[in-house]
Amino acid sequence: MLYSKITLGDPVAISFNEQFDRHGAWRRQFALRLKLLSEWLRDHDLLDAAVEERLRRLETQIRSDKVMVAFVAEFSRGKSELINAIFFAGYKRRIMPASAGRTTMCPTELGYDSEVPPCLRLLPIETRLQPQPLMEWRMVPEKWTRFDLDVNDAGQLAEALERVSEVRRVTIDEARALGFWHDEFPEDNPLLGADGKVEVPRWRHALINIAHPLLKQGLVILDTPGLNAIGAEPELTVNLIPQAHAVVFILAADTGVTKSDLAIWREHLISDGDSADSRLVVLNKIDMMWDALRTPYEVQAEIERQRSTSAEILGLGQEQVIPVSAQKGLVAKINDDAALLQASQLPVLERALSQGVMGHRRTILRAAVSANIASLRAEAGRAIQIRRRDLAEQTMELKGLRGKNTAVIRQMRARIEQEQREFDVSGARVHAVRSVHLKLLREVLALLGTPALKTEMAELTAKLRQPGIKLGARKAYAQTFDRLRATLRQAQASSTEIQSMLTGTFRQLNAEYGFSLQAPREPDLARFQRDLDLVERSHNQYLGMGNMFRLAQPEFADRLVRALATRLRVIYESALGELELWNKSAAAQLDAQLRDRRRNFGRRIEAIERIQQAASGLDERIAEIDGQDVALAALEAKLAELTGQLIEAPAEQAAAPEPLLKSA
Ligand SMILES: Nc1nc2c(ncn2[C@@H]2O[C@H](COP(=O)(O)OP(=O)(O)OP(=O)(O)O)[C@@H](O)[C@H]2O)c(=O)[nH]1
Ligand SMILES: [Mg+2]
Repeated sequence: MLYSKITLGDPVAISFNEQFDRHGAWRRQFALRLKLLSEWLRDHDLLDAAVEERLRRLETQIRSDKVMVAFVAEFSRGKSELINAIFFAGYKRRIMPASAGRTTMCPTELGYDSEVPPCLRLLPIETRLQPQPLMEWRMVPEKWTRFDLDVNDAGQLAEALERVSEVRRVTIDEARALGFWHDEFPEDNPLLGADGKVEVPRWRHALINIAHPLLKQGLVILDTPGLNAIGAEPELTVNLIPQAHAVVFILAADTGVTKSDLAIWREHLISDGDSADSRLVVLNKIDMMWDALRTPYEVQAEIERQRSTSAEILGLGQEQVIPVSAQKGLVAKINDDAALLQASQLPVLERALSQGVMGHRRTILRAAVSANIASLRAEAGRAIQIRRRDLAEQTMELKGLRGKNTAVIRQMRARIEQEQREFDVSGARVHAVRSVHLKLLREVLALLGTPALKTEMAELTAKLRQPGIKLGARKAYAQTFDRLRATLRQAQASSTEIQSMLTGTFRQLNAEYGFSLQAPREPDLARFQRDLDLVERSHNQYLGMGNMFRLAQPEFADRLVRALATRLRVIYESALGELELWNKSAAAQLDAQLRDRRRNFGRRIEAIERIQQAASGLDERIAEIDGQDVALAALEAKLAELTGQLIEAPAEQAAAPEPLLKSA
């Protein structure tokens, strides 16, 4: 078979939609099991502050997991048509506008938010005259123009979505201010009309909220306009596209790889390392090569030729370029024409998307979730072990009383009460440890806090505003990123110090009070270093692509730095979140062991009291404790079982898929 290489060896064809459904089913099942686990933990009094926090995070992580697939290409390559064919054929008509020439004029995000009714929201292009990044506009709904959508009426839906193609005619000065006109690069400028005006998009960004089954499960589709509009919206280039879980790059079979295709490929698609397996290259419109005057064999050979030439130019293996016909695929799905669907080769692309993209996403999500579950198991498991140890001590104590007279028993009681008094004093010691820990932690948190980041960004903005910065821009970025990395390293080093401080004091407390405290490992911040590297790369790539000249405009530089700041904020916040959770876990251990110890004193005294009053025999009491220990052992087993269910992956999804693209 011709395309055996990209079917990735799966004997059973699974479409993207089916694969996404499975992912959704897995998430629902996971959420349910998580809920059961949390109820069980609560019932057995194993839900300390750290465990509770971890459960909450896991729940949010699973519930809000989004998978963004971005479609990027020069105009008219068939991005919107491909989206129609893959996702919206069920409406039995074209939903996203797709036509000759420039059609999609603004980046269009399709997703589902249950809090908002089905609608199309459009952000006017004039918002570009203001400095706020897109991210901030998202939070001001009243600035968006809203149109309600009737999801049960495909005609109304398609008609409403036509708005993403709307344009406005503006003067050259206005176009310049909006970022669509550059005197230095006349070839990229829009055509000047007889009226002295040019056409620019009417909207800056579109958000479509519909309860499509896939979108409901967390899929977000990003349709983008052709090259020029992309370049003018730095946030799209440096934030949205680099953060997409998959980027589909589209070429047209009739044009092959043009100069502008290559420019887009270099600016958005070339990536190294981790993200390479989430890039897909599509050679669309192969139906243009279907030719009744040639044999199917000749046609196929020509498609293969185009495929290998394109692959070579992009620096890929031939098998990494997937030939399809989006339009014929759409028609075939609408008319239930199996032969045409086969000929369109759309199923091959869907398979690659589902296994490469979804497989990758699942692997990442599961790895993140498993690590969290393992910590949760350790935290809850420790609580059980402490209780078991306390029981063992009590048994020893009681066994020691066998055959002893009342005087000895009275003495024993006095000793326990003495121990209890001494222990109460230890509260102050623990408090002191806590406050030293908190003080150190606050210093680490401040390193990554908002004020520190703001200062860094203000400095970068000031540098970029210097006249004649163009050539120095990369250097300014490099210095900023070096400092950001140094800060992260410092945070890591301080965390390591805190960890060894905790280990030391915990060891002391363990020796003095018989605790079994264990300082949790400090979080590994290396992941955030890698995130920083990725962000830096996307900015470098962007500035290297002839966008440097735009930096001469101060508004542009500001916009770029704001886009950078929003992205960095997200990275720093998740690093902060991990540091805080780490702290919580250490503090919760102290609290839990203090509490358990107090309870334990109570129980020991009560046991002696009962024996003193001859209310129960010694052996009876020992048997009771043995029974409690058996129950705790059962709890331990149940904890392992419940958490094990959350970690284990069903066999069919256990194997990680091969990367679709090796780096170019
Ligand atoms: N023959 C043929 N035409 C196609 C195919 N896919 C898309 N087209 C047509 O190509 C034209 C452009 O398609 P669009 O989906 O609008 O392209 P786009 O990449 O979204 O373009 P912009 O929105 O302008 O950036 C439309 O007329 C489509 O019907 C295909 O596989 N075969
Ligand atoms: Mg389009």
